[in-house]
Amino acid sequence: MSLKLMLVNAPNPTENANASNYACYPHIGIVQLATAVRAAYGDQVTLRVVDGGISSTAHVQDAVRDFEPDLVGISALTPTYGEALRIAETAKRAGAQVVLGDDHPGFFPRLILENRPAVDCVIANDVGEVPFVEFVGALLKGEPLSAVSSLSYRDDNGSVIVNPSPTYALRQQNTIPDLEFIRPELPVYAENYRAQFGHLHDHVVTPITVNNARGCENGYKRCTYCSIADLRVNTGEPSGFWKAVDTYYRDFGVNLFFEVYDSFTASPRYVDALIEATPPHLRRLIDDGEIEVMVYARALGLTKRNNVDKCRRLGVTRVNIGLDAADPEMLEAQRKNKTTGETNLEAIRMLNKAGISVHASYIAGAPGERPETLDRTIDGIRQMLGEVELSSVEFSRFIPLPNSPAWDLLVDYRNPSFFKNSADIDAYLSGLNLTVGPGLRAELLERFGDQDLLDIEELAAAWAENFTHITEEHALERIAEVDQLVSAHNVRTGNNVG
Ligand code: B12
Ligand code: SF4
Repeated sequence: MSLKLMLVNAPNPTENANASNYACYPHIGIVQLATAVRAAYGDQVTLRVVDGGISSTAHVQDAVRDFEPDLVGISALTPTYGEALRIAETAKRAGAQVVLGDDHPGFFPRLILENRPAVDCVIANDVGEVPFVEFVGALLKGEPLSAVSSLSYRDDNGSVIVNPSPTYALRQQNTIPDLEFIRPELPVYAENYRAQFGHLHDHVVTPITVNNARGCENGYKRCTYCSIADLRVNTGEPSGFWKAVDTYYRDFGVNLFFEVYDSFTASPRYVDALIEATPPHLRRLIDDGEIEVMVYARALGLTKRNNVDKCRRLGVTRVNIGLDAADPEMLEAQRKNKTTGETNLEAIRMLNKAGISVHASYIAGAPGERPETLDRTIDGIRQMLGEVELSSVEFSRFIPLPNSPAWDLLVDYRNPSFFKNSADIDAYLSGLNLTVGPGLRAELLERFGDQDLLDIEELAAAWAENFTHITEEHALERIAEVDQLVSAHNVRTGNNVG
């Protein structure tokens, strides 16, 4: 048997497509899945990869109708899930089976299968390769789905079955995504990146995301807004990172590698091993400034263990840091774990000294935010702009997403994942002068609990109204003010970076 498989990334609804680096990088996860399927089944599967991130839902729907796939795999995040459903319905009408994956479906597999007839299955695993290859194999061979790890599906009676979801170590298998699947689109991402950030580089850059390590040192506590599925440190073989760099540079002319490791400073051992494993010819290209690397890192982590110098040796020229606030109360409320305004400033000074540019993000409307705390954060941004060099500053509204401590505060009060229990939430909220009475609790649960499709605007509004001491309008006005301030310093702005 053979199979026609299309892998797609659902786009943001258009009104939300405003992240400053939106569409600058491909969705590398679906390219990785395509590569793993081809390695396992070769010509038995005809593959196509379509990224809605650089087109639109209508374009993806046309591509589905045109390709006439047997199976459509859709990647969906909480803000893109509504578009994913529209694509799923088109795929179903075109006669395909539909499987969803990535963060949002991973959080709500049962609810999705109960509510959405257009979706046949969900794969819930942050490391999706093994389950997806097993799933495609089961379809090709006509084998039962009960053996496919991390799969949720309906049995013959329509009951939802949720198979166990084991942890897969990247060290065991981390397929290097084959960019040949998206070769024609690579210039589109590159153009988008250059339009926004080209001025930060002294030669023409072609960017890509790579991912050879996941996790964060703050994972045991996690920041209030952090919705990342799995924050345990999971690192691949260092040689895998360099192999991707080498191949992409040679075969695709890529020279800017955005390693989307949740926090580059999470595992000192891995960073040392990467330095150790740098092939001499790539070391020369890094030293010549021909190859550049970009990472996410925590400010506190950067100030320790000579990490800034290590970044420099690895070719890091841009670091993304979630500074979040400049007000101590808000940093505490955001669970930034010992990170202070001084730590943030110190990290940026160190990066500046090493010639590394900084993309800083801040958030308005953290739990308990007051006009005064927001003033202090904006003063802090002003101070930063005066004292250190920032390549871009994002100031975004707080959006409570599933699988975050904020979700516990808003929805999962009775059964929290990141607070010990409801009493712990009450104590946290009362420390911020916030009270959520039983009536309001019931209303929030009714509105947002047990829902697979969430309206981001509605979530943001309910959050501002009940978990801060500012209005949403106030937050938006102050964000617009900061955007102007930042632009006046010739620094890029934007909001809602992924
Ligand atoms: C790089 C990145 C981006 C890039 C690249 C785009 C992209 N979609 O990948 C940019 C900057 C463009 C971006 C944009 C956005 N992002 Co973003 N992004 C990330 C980041 C840092 C890494 C993702 C990554 O590349 N991982 C490495 C690859 C290899 O893994 P992967 O994509 O997770 O895929 C694996 C599995 O998830 C699974 N899988 C994935 N898709 C599918 C599909 C099927 C069918 C199956 C079976 C399995 C499967 O298998 C893959 C291989 O192991 C994550 C944080 C994180 N750690 O996840 C946030 C993250 C995914 N982004 C997030 C968000 C919210 C967004 C935006 C909606 C922001 C906005 N408001 O605009 C947009 C959406 C853009 C879009 N339409 O795709 C959230 C999602 C939270 C949630 N609850 O859904 C995250 C978790 C960050 C956070 N805030 O907590 N993002
Ligand atoms: S530092 Fe980043 S990855 Fe780590 S918990 Fe906070 S938001 Fe999540």
